[in-house]
Amino acid sequence: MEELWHSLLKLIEPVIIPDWAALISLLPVFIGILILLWILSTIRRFAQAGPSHRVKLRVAPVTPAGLHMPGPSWSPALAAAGLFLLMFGLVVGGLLLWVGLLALVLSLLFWLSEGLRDYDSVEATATRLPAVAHAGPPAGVHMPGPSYQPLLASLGLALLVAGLVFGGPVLLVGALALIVALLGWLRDARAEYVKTEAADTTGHLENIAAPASPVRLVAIFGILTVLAVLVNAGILPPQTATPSASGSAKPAAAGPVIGDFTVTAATLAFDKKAIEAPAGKAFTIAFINTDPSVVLHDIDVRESGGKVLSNQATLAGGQTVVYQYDALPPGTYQFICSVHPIPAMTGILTVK
Ligand SMILES: [Cu+2]
Repeated sequence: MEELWHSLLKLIEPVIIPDWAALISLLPVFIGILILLWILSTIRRFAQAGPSHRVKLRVAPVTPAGLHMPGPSWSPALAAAGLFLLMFGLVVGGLLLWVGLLALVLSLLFWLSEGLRDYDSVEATATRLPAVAHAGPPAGVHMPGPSYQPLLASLGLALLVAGLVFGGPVLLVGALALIVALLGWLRDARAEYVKTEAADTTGHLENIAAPASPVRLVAIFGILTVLAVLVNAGILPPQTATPSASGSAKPAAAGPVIGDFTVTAATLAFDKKAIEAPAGKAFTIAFINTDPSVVLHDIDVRESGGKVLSNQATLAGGQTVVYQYDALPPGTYQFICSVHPIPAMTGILTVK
């Protein structure tokens, strides 16, 4: 009888004292099942809705007079998919990172082309739109004419800041773009000043001519930026080019690199995801960074809770180093790149 009672207790134990940690780790699965059920029920309701529900009640949308609505477009969905791919690439690393970046850039360019086409179609029918009446500034106030320079300068500044992060030719192109934009702005301001001065004698103040669309300038710097990014990524110049070209990927230093373990970093990913070290014994890791010179990596050792146990100096791309690690008690640790703490640059260090 007591045995029966015990086996009964054993049977209901998981219900009375559940293993919360295990249950919590299953939460994403539960949520996933809920979402799936919701989607299935939605599909079912759609399938069962009568045609009168699906079609007849629908009213053709009418845009109020004087308003222009952009047409239906896949661009937002495409851009979201591109962004998802990029984020996925950031997590997985390697080739997917570049695929994601390319997908996002292409989807945004597509969106831009759609927007430009939409704009042009509105401009073509602009006579049908009500004329915009500018009240103009109050008497005695002079407003500078319309200008692309603030936009160009902010693009140049963004490129410069990106250059500060990635270094190399991107920095050069960014600095050049900002300088060109600021010089253009200065030229506009000067022309403005000359007109104002002339107004002192003529009695009326004209604005400078409306600026031409800076398509050529943007195209030139667009091409320069792409070239700079390719050089930064080590894709250009091809390996037959002079090895002194700055920013290009150099092969890892010649000669053997000796450590207890060898870890190679390539395209934001470690080649090893697990290392087993002896307990109570200092060890070394020979680290080879094959990424472009501007991409820094390191291998820190952390407790599974995140506490840093060994903080190593970062290593530039194309370099090698032998990292020293102190003896550790038995246990499971993380070895991780502190610059890119992503799954692709995180491994498990087992000490026993
Ligand atoms: Cu890294």
